[in-house]
Order: sequence, then structure tokens, then C-alpha cells
Amino acid sequence: MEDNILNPKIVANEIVKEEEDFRHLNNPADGIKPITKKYLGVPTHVDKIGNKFYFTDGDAKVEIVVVNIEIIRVRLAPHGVFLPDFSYAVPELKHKHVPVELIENDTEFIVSTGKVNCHIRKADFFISFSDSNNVVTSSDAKAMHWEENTKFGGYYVFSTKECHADENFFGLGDKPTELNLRGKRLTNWNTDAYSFGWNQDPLYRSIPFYISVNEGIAHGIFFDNTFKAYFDFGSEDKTKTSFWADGGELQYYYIHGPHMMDVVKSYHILTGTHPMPPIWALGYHQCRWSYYPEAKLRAVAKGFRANKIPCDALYLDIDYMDGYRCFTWNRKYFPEPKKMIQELAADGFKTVVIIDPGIRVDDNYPVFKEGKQNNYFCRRSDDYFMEGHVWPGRCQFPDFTNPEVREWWGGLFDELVEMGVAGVWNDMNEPAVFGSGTFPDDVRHQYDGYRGSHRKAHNVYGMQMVRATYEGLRNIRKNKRPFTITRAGYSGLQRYASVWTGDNVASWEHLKLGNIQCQRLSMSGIPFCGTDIGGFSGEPDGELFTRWIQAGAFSPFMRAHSAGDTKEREPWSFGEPYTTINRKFIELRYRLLPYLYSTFWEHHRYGFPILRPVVMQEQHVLKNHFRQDEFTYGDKILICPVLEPGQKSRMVYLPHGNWYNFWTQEVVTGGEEVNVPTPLETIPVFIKAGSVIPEYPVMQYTGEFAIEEVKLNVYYSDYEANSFFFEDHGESFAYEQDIYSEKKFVVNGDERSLHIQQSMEGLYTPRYDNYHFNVIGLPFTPSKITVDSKEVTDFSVSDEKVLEFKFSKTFKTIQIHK
Ligand code: MIG
Repeated sequence: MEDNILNPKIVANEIVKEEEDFRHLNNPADGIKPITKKYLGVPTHVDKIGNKFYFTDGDAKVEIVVVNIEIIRVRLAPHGVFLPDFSYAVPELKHKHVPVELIENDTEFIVSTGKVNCHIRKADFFISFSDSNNVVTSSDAKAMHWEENTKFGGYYVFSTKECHADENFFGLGDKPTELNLRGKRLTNWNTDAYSFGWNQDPLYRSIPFYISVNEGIAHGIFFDNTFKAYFDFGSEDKTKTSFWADGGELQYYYIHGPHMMDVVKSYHILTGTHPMPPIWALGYHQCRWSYYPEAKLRAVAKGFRANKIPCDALYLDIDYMDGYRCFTWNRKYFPEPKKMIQELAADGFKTVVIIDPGIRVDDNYPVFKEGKQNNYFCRRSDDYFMEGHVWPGRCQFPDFTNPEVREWWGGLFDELVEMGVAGVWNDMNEPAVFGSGTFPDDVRHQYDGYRGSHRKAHNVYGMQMVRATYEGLRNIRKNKRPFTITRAGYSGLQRYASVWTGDNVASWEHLKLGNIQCQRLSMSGIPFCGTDIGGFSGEPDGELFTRWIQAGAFSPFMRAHSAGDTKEREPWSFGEPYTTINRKFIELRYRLLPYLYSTFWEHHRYGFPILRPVVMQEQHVLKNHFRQDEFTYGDKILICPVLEPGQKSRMVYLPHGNWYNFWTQEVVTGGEEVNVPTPLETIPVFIKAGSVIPEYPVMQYTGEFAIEEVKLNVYYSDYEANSFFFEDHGESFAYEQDIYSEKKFVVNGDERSLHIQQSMEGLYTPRYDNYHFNVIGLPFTPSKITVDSKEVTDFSVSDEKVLEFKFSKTFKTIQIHK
């Protein structure tokens, strides 16, 4: 397959030739020297050191590491010498000591954990994996291979596996294409992609992790290689899946399923989960390039409160700075930033500021001076500084792969934090450079002591920048949770930041694309994601904007943003009926905040994504491999955004089980598509039967007033179902010391009764006393309610048959009888 890599590819609807550095993979037909690839020979020797197994063909060496019973890592050293075991994605390989067997027979060696078997075939060094039922889930179609890189040293490294007729592929981060990656070839190389188009590749992030589903069984491959890397999912040859990179090691993790969810959870064991965000960060955010001067920003703030549209955060884009110099203020536009930020805070608005990596070359600018004195800026191979033009003009760039630079950078936030800045938005960190796009390959990086050229550091540069930001904020603010957002990143970035999908366009196509991108990011280990609501460039009309707000209300990260040359873009900018509908959905976001927060906890603690495409619920149904509009938000709420103009109704697939239409409370049986009306006022929202959905009162911003009681919406079901409800202080890291409350509800009913049980873990006690129960869908008229064996006499049943009563939040068991 690699023999034909000079294929033209589609970029922004234009045909362009592959870049120069693809030429190593050139086609002999082009008249350039054919490639001399080397393949592993015959495995002849075995060594075992702890949980590591070594096989060699006499020269090359292969290492098989058993990480735990579900994860096995494979590494290749073409000439027998492995690189130091260092990864930004996997900060610590959490080995579990599990019993491992090495079995040898006539044809193969087998490293077995009981759950996963890794087979090394004696004839040709092909590696395959099977499960405990001896079902082969992944197998080499060629032995691992490589080609020497005569220019930079090291190797181009390749792995080619079998691709089966109905095998489908998911993951890889933010690729703007169909959710199912079957038939596609994609590249990982962080790229600033202004107004990107459908199928444009690569974009801002590199997440070399994919999930395969074949005959109902899922496995994952995490190719932990930061160089420019490529994935081919049966595109060139429909019987083969390949991944390869321009350098580094052929190193990948095989992650056992059998469910996609198991794979994603295991991927999080390797790369970590997102820490709990401050709860305000789950509210609505308003951004624009740019709100300035101060009077403009204050007018926007006022607009929210006057229109009674909830909002927690306002953003300052690059114009707040003095000549785009990071960590400075334009005092003409913002004469008293501290006072302004504090007054906004008093009105419930957090201020988030943008920071770019480019530092203006200017000896009168302290940040530049410090960086220069301390040798913090990146240099070319011959020691010249890496210079490039970005917003401030001629710039140099900190080497964020140097821990000392990260610490310095983190400390620079001191003053902004002191002024009250609550969050930091990291932009341009692909890194983006005007004209040339990014740094040249020869730029050197310290790489935490493991040194490398930009070829190796490019894809992690942005992640290390936002890491510096995150760690800096965490140090300065002591025990307060930082809020950061990044455009670029690599696997593991979720430990430091949320992301937005970059410079999208105000079009229906982009609304659709953003919906797919967020689902894909979620299953690729990046839970806290969102799009620029409304579209960054171009003009949405009221309908498109409202449909985007409706979808965005169910994005983990909810922020409207727009380029400066567009018309005003606040939720009230389009007049009626749009303002009212936008308000209703932003209010819904706030009502469901405790649910979203609980879902975030499920991510943080257990590694579940927040958005879950339907294929993750029912991977055994082949048709679901091609669904990409509907998804669940957590595991209780199914959403299907409206993605077409003028749509009066649409088909929505509901996974098996019973679902309540959120708007009408009518019950629908899943397992098939249903037609759902989609007037402008609503989008399809369904709640899984048996759920307990906590609800807060609508506030104009989080913490506006003390909550007096929490509504618990209980959806009757005749099967047992569990729900989580997580609460804590919302701002500190006390949850790491068990200061939180994780409640679990179990709901179960029959034709005559409904039982609700509550259990609790953690040391946090919320201030409110009571729950206000809203029991929906009871198939009978309730006559008796007992809570912890006390009878509740004060209850009512509405016309909609919703049973309401109140009881102490400490209840253990409720029985509702006919
Ligand atoms: O070269 O800071 O994606 O969100 O508003 C453009 C200005 C730089 C790109 C970001 C966008 C931001 C804009 N930035």
C-alpha cells in the first residue's frame, strides 16, 4: 500500500500535490530511487524481563510489554536498540502485575494474559492478537517494516494489518469527515486550518488512537508516535489497514475490547482523564474576536443580564494586549483591567483571556528579555533563533518541551490571575506561523531531556504550551481548578485542557461537521470539547444560529465565537423568535448542569466519554456504524440536533430500551428509527427510562444564589437502572481528598409500584436539605408513598401525570404504590 503515497489529496476542495517531505515514500514510477524497505525476518530468540518479552530476528528487536490484562504494547528497534521509554501521552506506564504466560508451539510464540493473546508467528514475525475465545481480533498483513532516513537519521516506520470486509474504524480526534473512518487515509500533523472544509486533513490536533469494530468485537490501537503519522483504513487496499510515521519508534498499544467503551476506558488508563473543571466552565461562554474597548465588553455583559440569558464567561481575544504582546494590556482600550474584571465578576462573569506562543522580538518587552536571557526560545539546527511572523510581528517562540520553560511560562500568569482572570485560552499553538505555516523541521527542542527536531516535537508543542499554562495556573491559584482551552494538542492533552474545533464556518454543513467532530473527540479521549457556536467566519442567519445553540447546549464545552468582520453574534442578536428559543436552551443547559457535572465526574473517575455516539451503545448493529447525527449526552439523554434548514421533522434512531420524549413525556420503544417533529422551538431529546436526572433552578450564572432544593426527575421504568449524581464545592481540588458526594440511584418498577434507592459515597454535604421529586411516566395512579418507612402524605399528581413530592436529600428508599 505504501507504494502509492503520492496520491493527490483533497484540501479545501482543491487538489494539491503532497508536500516535499512525502517524497521518501515515492513511487518508482516517478523516476526517483525506489524505497528500500526492510521487513522483520524470523523470530529466533526470546528474552523475558518481568512483564517484557523480547524477540529478535538476529538484528532487529521487538519488545512486547504486558501493561495489564487488556493492554499490550509492541515496540520495534530496527537495529536492536530501543529509544528511552519516554512519552508525553503516557506519563507513567501503569503496569499491573498480572500473571502472563509465554507459550511456544511449532508455529508461534504466544504471550497470554488470559484475556488477550499476542501471537508472534515463527515463519515471518507476523504479530496478531486474539481474545480468550481464540477469536483473532487483529493481525499483521505484513511484518513490521522500516526504511532508513538518510537525511535525519532514524527510520520511517510502518505497520500493516488485515482489514476485514465489515470492519469499521473510529477515533483519531478532530478529523472533519464522516464519523466512520473506513476507506479513508488521514495524516496527523497539527495545522492551523482557517475556514477548513469537509475532508480537509490534517487539522489542529493529532490523536493517533483509533478503535476498530469487526463482527461486533472492538479493539483499539494507540500508535504513540509524535512524528508526522499516517493512517490508512482500507483506502488504498480495502483488505489492509496501515499506520506509519516519518520517524520515531514503531510503538503501539493494542487495547482489548470487546466493547468500544472498554477500549476508550483503557485508553484513558494510559493517557489520563480530564480533571474536574470549575463548575462555571460548564455554563455558557460568549466570545468574539474581539470585544473591545472595555465599554463594548461591558455592554455585552449588560446585554446578557438585561435579556435574562444565562452566561458565565466572557472572552478577551488578542486586541486586549498591547501590540499583541502576551501578558500585557492595551491601556487605551482597557485602562483599568483589574477593576473591570472585578466588576464583571461581581455580576457573575468570569474573564477568560487569549494567549499565543509567539513572543515579539523587542528588547523593551520584559517577557522577550527574560526569554532571551534564559535561553528559552527555540533555535534552528545551526543555533539561529527560530523566527517567524505572527500577530505581534517578528517573534520568537518558547520551547515548551523544556520543563524549565514551562515553569517560567506558568509563572507569567501571576499578574493576570492577580487581576482576576479566571481562564486562559491557548491559540496558534500548532504552532502557527504566518506564511510558512509552522516551524521548519530542523528547529531543535529540548523534549524533557530526550531532545528532538521539530519533526518530533511539532505535534506536542501545543499540548506542552497548555500544560505549562495549566500547571502555572494551578500553582498560582493554589487549590483552585484552572480553566484552559487549547486549539492544538496531542494524545493526553485532556489532562490539561478543553478544546474547541478551531476556525469553522457559519454554514449548515459545519453544524453537521461540528456535531461529528465533537463525538469523535469524545471517543478519542478528549471529553471537554465544543465548536465555535454560530460558526467563526461567515454569517449565520437566525435559524442556523438557533439550531447551533440548541446543539451546543449539549456540547461539553459551550461557547459562541465569531470573527471580527461579522455582524454581532450574541444570543439576542437575531431578534424574535430566536432570542426566546436561545434563552430557553441556554436555560436548559443550566437546569441540566448537575447532570453534566455528574457526567464529567463519570469521565474523570471512570474514563467514560461525555458524548457517546450510538455506535458505542450498540456496536453489534452494523447499521449503527454509519450513524453520526444522534448521540447520548452521558448515558441517559439522547440528542439528535437538527442539521438542515427548514426541517419540520426528522428520523432519529433510539437504541434499545424505553425512551421518554423530553418535551412530551411520551414513551417510545427503542431499537428503531422514529420520526420526531422538529419545530424551531425544539430538537429531539429523549431520556432513558429508569434515569434520575438532577436539575438545578435556572440561574443567570453558576452560584448566583444558594440552591434551596434540587429537583430529581425520575423516569419510571420496569427494569432496573442506575444513575449517578455528583456534587462538590465546584472549584477546588478537595475532591482529590474525597470531599465530594457521589450518589447512586437505583430505580426499578412494575405495574403496581416504583422503588427508588439512594446510596452515597464521599465526604461532602450539599447545603440544601430537600429533593423535589418529579416522577414521570408512572403507569398507575399513586395512592401511597413511603420513604424510609415513613409515609408521605403531601404529594400531588399534575394533569400531565407527573407525581410531585418533597423529601430530605438523605433518604435511602422510596416506594411508590398503586
Ligand atoms: O490568526 O485570535 O482560531 O478563535 O479568534 C487568527 C484571533 C488567530 C484564531 C483562532 C480564533 C481567534 C483568532 N485566532
